[in-house]
Amino acid sequence: MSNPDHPQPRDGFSSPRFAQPATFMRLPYVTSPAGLDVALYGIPFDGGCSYRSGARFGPRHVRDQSSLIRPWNSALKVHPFDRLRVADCGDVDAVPVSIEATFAAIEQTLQPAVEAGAIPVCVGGDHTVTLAVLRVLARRHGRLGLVHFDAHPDTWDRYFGLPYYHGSTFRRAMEEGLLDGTRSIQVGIRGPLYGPEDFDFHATHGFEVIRIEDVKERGVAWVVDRLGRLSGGPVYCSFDIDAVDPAYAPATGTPEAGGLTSYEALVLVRGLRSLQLIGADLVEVSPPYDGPGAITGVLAANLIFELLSVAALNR
Ligand SMILES: [Mn+2]
Repeated sequence: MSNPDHPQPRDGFSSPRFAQPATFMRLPYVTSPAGLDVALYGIPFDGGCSYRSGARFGPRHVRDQSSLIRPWNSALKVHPFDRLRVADCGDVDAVPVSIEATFAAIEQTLQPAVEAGAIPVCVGGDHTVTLAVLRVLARRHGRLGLVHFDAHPDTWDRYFGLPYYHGSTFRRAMEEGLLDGTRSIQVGIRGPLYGPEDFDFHATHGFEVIRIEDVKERGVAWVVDRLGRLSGGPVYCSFDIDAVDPAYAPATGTPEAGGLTSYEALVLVRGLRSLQLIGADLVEVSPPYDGPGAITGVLAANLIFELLSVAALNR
């Protein structure tokens, strides 16, 4: 999108002697989602973050760290880029000082892609951005099933009296009629919370909570089995990188000790293979906190590759 507040390129600026910017997985960059099966977007916004900011730099970090991704998924036995027409559609023109204006930009940018039948896969950005993505998808598909990987429930209510931030996304989505609570499952929840009342919302709306203790004690195969009940209808996957232990994914806004390993995260995403995935996001990567070797960025890139692979198997 053209924004008068951004510097405009002069004539000839796109000369081939200038290096091309990194795209997700070195995929083509396109300005129109027409004809795509999967449309990748960056959403560089962290104005809904309550603690460590920096997720606005997530998309460019994940693009940089995704350049090693190879085309064959050897675990799922699929070539996602052969099965899917997939491209990098660039960044949503997020407004750093306004959550509402950023929601409008996300909806305006994603609407044509979803209307054209593409699956949007968005890289955040903080978890606030998911609400706008769900609005677009629910307009097309009706109430959505949800697989939500996260350390936190993100079903809290107001924050400093305000309705939108990265901890209220799924409460607002439920209130707006975007989700089917009885087809919503959260995985990886843990850490210090406010009180048992944090889960009253789940009991009221039928959200299933699979705590990290369940994942570790029963195993990822058991979790994948639980996710299987969401088959037969549209499912959205929202992956907050803080579901993963900070030892593996330190680059995030609200780290919680004792999470998924990188390997468990990859296997869990592969576990979506039997579901009708109509959209996905990978959020809360905050590059200023990344560790040596950009470990969080590398994991995020691989999780997106797994999301594309399960989308390919369902196409
Ligand atoms: Mn979250």
